[in-house]
Amino acid sequence: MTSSTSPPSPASSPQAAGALAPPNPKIAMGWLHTAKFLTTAPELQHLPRLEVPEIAFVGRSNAGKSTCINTLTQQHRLAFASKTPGRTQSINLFSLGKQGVVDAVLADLPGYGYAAVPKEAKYRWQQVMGNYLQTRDNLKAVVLLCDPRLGLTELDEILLDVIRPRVVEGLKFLVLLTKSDKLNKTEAAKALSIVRLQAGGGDVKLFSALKRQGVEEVAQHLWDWAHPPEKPLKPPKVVPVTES
Ligand SMILES: Nc1nc2c(ncn2[C@@H]2O[C@H](COP(=O)(O)OP(=O)(O)OP(=O)(O)O)[C@@H](O)[C@H]2O)c(=O)[nH]1
Ligand SMILES: [Mg+2]
Repeated sequence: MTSSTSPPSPASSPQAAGALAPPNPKIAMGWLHTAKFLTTAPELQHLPRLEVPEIAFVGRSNAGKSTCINTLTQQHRLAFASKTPGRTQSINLFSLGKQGVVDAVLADLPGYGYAAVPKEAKYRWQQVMGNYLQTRDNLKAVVLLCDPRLGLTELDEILLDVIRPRVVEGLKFLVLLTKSDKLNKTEAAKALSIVRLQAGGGDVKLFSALKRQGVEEVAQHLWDWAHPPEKPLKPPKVVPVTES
């Protein structure tokens, strides 16, 4: 094989050098398309312990979490989406990775804030979710989905408070304003600026599964979170040799 056709060695790749590889939405979309159902768990203790980065999709019932996962993974029925709020009732995990090598996991979480849910179930769920967000060791990023016609509600604000200490420690965080196809340009710009203020300067983007707005951009974020550049190796310390 000639050197011009061989892939760069790990040592010379930009990842190994500590730099972020240039954005390539095609690679990110291809990677997301490998998504497979991994497991479902009604409680935190039923979730398998995993080493790979996990990216959680959270938000109110009906915000569009399951639809967003299906759109990003280009699979129609991977996550259960429905007009009926409260469709997702357990934590569902989907594995990602080429050639069967799992290198990340997506978590579809049940939504909150659906009025028709009995009080006890609501309380139980808030506990499960709070525990998950505070203690899941491999949780690398949280995508908070929000219907811009409602804006960030009190429950979303509580969630932000719960994850704030982990964001300070490096947890990645993105707010998606879903169903943006339902807004005109002025409404979309207004929703963006309000939610940006509410989210305390965090990253906020418009997203539409219907019009495919923001899909590749979000895919790229997910890829970057799951494949951070490796820290460059420190050169070995040179100890001067002293003659005796
Ligand atoms: N117009 C429009 N409708 C959407 C979009 N995304 C989701 N929906 C609709 O919103 C409804 C709820 O979507 P889901 O993906 O099931 O919402 P969810 O957040 O997973 O809901 P829960 O599982 O109840 O928490 C469905 O009827 C979807 O078709 C979008 O981008 N545009
Ligand atoms: Mg759902």
